[in-house]
Amino acid sequence: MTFLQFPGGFQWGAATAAYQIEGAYNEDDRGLSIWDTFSHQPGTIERGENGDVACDHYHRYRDDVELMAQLGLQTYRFSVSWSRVQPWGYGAINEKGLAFYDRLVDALLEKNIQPAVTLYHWDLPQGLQDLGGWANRDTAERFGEYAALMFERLGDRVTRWITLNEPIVFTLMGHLTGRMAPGIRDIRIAARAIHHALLAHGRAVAAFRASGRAGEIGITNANTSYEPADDRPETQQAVELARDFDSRLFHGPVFGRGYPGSVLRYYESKGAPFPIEDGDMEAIAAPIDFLGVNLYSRARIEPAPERGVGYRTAAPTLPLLPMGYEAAPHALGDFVRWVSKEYGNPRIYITENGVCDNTEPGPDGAIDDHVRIDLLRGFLVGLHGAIEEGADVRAYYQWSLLDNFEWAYGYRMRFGMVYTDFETQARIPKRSAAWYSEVIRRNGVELID
Ligand code: IFM
Repeated sequence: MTFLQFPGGFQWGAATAAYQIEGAYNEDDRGLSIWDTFSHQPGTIERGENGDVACDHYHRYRDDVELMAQLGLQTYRFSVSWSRVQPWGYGAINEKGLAFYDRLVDALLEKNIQPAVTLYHWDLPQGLQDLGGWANRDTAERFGEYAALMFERLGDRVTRWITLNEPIVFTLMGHLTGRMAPGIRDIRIAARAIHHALLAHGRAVAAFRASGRAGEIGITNANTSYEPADDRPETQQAVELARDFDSRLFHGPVFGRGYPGSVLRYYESKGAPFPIEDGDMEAIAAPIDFLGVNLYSRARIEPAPERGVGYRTAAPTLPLLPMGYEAAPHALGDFVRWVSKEYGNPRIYITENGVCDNTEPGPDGAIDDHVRIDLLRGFLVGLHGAIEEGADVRAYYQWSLLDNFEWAYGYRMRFGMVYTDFETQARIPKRSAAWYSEVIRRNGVELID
């Protein structure tokens, strides 16, 4: 067996998000977010579930931090619920909400776990949605103010900040397919949401620099590693289009390359132009310190001239995981290689990578999630290869610490290395948790050959 050693100083962690774990949705003067509104509407979430209680992390954060310490985590990525600290998303500040994040950060630091804070993981305050949400340009300004507040309050202890999590998901699934909050289906609103979300990112980066706080700031995109379904030249062109409409749409502006021409033309042809104003592209391109990479799978792409976008996803050829993703462990290394080359080898943190494996406790109570372990191992082997080839990857956050509220799927889809019994709120580390602890302890992974 070969052992693949990661570079010295490489950090290992886990990630979560506020609405997926906190619960306490109406406690301590928290305002409502679009996910409270959306999940309380019949028909939006499987089995009518919602995040009212979720993992009850708001009350159990101390135990959860203890669990992280037992697992050996070196860093923990969580998100702040904007409406907990600013109930309407603007104006009044909720000191009780801020105090929760103060306590959480202090508890992490006591255990020597570095906090990495995501400012926005999809839970827009309902007060801002009532004013138009991401379709309204002012939301970007309000986000800049909220970011400044967080830098002021936590920036003495938090030095790693992520502006937005996966803007492609909350803009397109929230405003084009309607599968996520706020449940809108309108391409004109989707185009506005995309541009304003990226502008919000730029405003937050500017606020961070203005705050004078020490530390680093970046953005986290959702990614898929695109592969040609065959070796025809037109198939490779289709892959490039898929990258335009997904990867380059959200990375290009941040790295100063602007929106891909193919994407601008498509949205304009639909009567949905991006509402770009003077100075916006410069603001969005404010230099970042790192790129957050989330990756779960690959997609095979084939040409589709009859579709406006010119490509489509070809039939999967690998086994499918419960959420429909192909089990493609090579995808992480492949994507990291691609993004590193495309954007000049930025510093990268893998801010999410994980596996949905819904294994339940066996008769002895143990949870043998071997599918997760095998795939995680494969992802890490690929990542190690990309680092060996020169990619500047410094940290890896597994999604997720705990089984949690998986958005429209409710609690059915389990991504945790720790099992959550949602009846009792018991936390039971799975086999993958022990495996991951060993990866951390040895700073590397066994290559089973
Ligand atoms: O649970 C989500 C997370 O909120 C964003 N990235 C993907 C995860 C798994 O689907």
